[in-house]
Amino acid sequence: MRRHGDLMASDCLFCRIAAGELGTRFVYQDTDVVAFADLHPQAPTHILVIPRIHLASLADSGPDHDLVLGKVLAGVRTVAAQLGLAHAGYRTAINTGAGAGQSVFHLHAHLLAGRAFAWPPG
Ligand code: DGP
Repeated sequence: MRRHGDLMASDCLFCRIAAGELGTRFVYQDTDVVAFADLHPQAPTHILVIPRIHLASLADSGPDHDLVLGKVLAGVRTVAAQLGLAHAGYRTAINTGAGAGQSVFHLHAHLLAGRAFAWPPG
């Protein structure tokens, strides 16, 4: 059974990616997060940074997860620095809930770069 904050949910695509089960190439990984290219890129650079533990969404996290939430943002910062994106700028987005466009229910931060971004986002 899936419980939020479990180490891994066997029916979760991103848990399986984080566990290395699908052979996805990581552009960054540490003890708490992994980062990999989005399958359907919305910009020339489109990376997803995800926690290794299963959290369905930001709304499903709690104070116990504040450390790992910080690690997700730190992962975005690290990947952006590795790719030399900090100067030109990049967009970071976390879709929370289907109404906001979330389609994979394992928390992930999008890192998008390489084109101009409008505000407000669509
Ligand atoms: P969101 O809509 O915020 O839940 O974003 C989910 C993203 O996940 C979407 O941009 C496409 C990406 N995605 C879905 N399935 C896969 C997959 O199997 N591999 C990779 N690399 N990305 C995936």
